[in-house]
Amino acid sequence: MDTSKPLSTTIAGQKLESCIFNASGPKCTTQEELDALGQSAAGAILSKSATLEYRAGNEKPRYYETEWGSINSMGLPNEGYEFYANYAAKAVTHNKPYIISVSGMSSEDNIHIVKELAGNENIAAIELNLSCPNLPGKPQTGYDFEQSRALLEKIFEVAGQPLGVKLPPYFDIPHFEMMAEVLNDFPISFATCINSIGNGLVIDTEEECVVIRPKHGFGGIGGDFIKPTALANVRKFYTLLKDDVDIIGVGGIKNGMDAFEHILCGAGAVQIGTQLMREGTDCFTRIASELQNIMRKKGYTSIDDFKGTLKNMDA
Ligand code: HRO
Repeated sequence: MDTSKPLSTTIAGQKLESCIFNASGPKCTTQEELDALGQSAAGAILSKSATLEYRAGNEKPRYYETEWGSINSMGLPNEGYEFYANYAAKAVTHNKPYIISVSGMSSEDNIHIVKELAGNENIAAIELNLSCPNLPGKPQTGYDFEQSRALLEKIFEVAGQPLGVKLPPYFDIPHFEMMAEVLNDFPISFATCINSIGNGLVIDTEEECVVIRPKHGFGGIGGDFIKPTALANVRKFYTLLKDDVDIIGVGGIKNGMDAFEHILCGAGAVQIGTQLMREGTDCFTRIASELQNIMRKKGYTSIDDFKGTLKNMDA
């Protein structure tokens, strides 16, 4: 472990100089946004979830911020997977891993995209999104354990890069166990916990109206309120998944202490969503510096010193 770089980490066998990077979704769709991530202190560049073709996404307004976080129903606006594959050649100039998020509109699309990406050496890893909550008529794959298994069986026949999954939040212990049982049957490299909490509702009481247009105002919730759920998911999957699976924590991280909590639960890296939308890419420098200050005070020289070491009261 390089103690001159206390925040360095390894995810999917790839070295990251900082364990803090962007969540797939905010500010990672266009070339300009990907370049900004490349130039920032983010430890990796992760793309917006890619579909087979360009998608304009759902009708606007489709994102809304509150004091405590956000609601979105973006509907997968993205440039199409070929754009993100082509960006890989540019991404190498930023000297940090470039990860593509894949979220096809069907199993066949996912398989096609993962197969097409397979030969591209400039793509460090793939994050397969099993948890988009915002596609009318399309349930989240991650809540259907058999469908998840069937998809992963086919995906690993064609995957060329290390591949991890982006999971929805789970709330019931048997559900954690059922998903872990599926994932432990495959050579997944990482699990990213959690996507937004699906299908919440935020209300403008002045107008007595919903705040986003798609799906009668229903959308994925991010920000402060989801941190306890995110921590529980990071913790559970850290304990349930095979030891060689990295956990990436996402949900409610807006400062160094939030990142510290995720790592304590077992995250080997953390992603920033709502706070990146709010603050822009400067958030990576600030959160990294806050986390390093916390580590210095506690006498930790690397994140491995406290990763997963959360104590139980009966221990
Ligand atoms: O684009 C979206 O609506 C979206 C996706 Cl794909 C996702 O995975 N999570 C989310 O909150 N929004």
